[in-house]
Amino acid sequence: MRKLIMTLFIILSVAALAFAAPYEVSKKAGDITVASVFDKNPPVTGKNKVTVTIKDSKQAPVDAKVAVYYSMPAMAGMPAMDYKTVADGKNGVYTATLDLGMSGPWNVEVRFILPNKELRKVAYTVDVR
Ligand SMILES: [Cu+2]
Repeated sequence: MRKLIMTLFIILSVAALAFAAPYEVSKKAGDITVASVFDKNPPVTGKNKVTVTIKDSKQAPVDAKVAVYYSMPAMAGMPAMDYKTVADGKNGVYTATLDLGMSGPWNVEVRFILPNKELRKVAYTVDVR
């Protein structure tokens, strides 16, 4: 019985790893939904690729010029960190690489300019390991 429980436990653990959800943050900017998916879960110190998907209220991809701003406020022994990177892509899917130089909470802001020149943004925090 103990062996069976152990075996089940191992199978479930492997399954949990295999199906580990990506680190995803979905936010609304008015009627537009912005989903950010990080290639590492949790995001780690150093380079992380983030894929930003932008859709309108009808789930149609939104063309935009996209930039990702990321920052960490000053803390003991560390000046404020503040960076910007342009996200490349088209048809509503954009990718950027964030170089997160320290573990802890980072403020991320995705800013995008719509074809009509309107600027929208979403903001969130990621906890970096
Ligand atoms: Cu810091």
